[in-house]
Amino acid sequence: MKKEVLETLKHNKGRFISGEELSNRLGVTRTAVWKHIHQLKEEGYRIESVSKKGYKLLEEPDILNENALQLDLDTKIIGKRIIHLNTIDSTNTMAKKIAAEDGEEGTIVIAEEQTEGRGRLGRKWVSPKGTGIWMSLILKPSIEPTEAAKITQIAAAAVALAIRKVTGCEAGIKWPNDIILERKKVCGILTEMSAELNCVNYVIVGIGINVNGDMEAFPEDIKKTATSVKASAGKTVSRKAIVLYILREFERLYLDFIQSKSLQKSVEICKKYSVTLGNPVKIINRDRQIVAEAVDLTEEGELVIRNQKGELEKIISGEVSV
Ligand code: BT5
Repeated sequence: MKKEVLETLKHNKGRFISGEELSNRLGVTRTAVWKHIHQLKEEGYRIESVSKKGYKLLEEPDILNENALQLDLDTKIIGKRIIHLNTIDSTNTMAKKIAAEDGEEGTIVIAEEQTEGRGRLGRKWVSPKGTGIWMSLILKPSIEPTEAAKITQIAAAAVALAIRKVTGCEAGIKWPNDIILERKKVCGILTEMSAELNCVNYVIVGIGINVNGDMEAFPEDIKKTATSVKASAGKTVSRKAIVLYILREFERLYLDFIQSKSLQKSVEICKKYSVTLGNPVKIINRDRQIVAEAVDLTEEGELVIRNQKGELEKIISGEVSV
């Protein structure tokens, strides 16, 4: 019911709506209306209450809970269920547990803070409170386990488009899992899966974006290579606007991938905004290091490099330093 109260206030934003009208429209008592208004105020909604006039929504806070996001979300599956937490060890870890217990495809876990945010290969992901987007998407695609890496490219395309659209900043994609602003990392993607030999049980796509974070407060070693959306945009940016855009674009590209069995749409975006292609790269894989030139992305989202002998090679995953 709180959602319906909020929805009605949003429809009438900037105008008063009386407690009586709200209670008639929603079929609840005026005391119930008052209780929901009180809770919304506690969440940070600025609502003016004037006796005989009623309630007027003045300003919405930048919160990422189910009520706030779903009222503005027009996706079919992604975000159908949103689990919003104040603090958690890692949204990917939590999403895995939910997915294993029959969590539906499209469920999202999103947290204000992660105490043990994870990067690839056991690295840490710094996730301070209230300033970033730390979220994980649960997917249950019918694909081969070897195809899971493609979903990282879908997420990278969606994040780059979202940052560009919401802020106008020129977000670039560093293959395979980083989004870059002004040569620094603003977002990392961690795709994990549970699979049998030939089938995927679930895929978790974790997306971490520094939105309004104070980079000065970041650990010394990360400060040199990391940035925030705010630092590039020169102003505070709505996390909610970015999340909504990512979910919409992700769904569009993901459904296209599932239905057409082709990654082409995402690859086009990844190529267009790539900061890797055309540049020398150092590929660091577990067993070897290659210095080469990044020349292309395949239709499958793999990186094509020209090695020092002039031969072309396809790289499926790895660490790239430009
Ligand atoms: C990544 O790993 O970039 C994947 C990061 C995924 C984070 C999301 S947040 C929601 C979900 N839940 C999780 O627990 N994780 C996901 P990788 O390419 O391995 O890069 C990790 C490296 O990035 C670290 O070793 C640091 O050098 C750097 N780093 C750590 N925190 C950062 C931050 N907030 N911003 C920029 N760089 C950071």
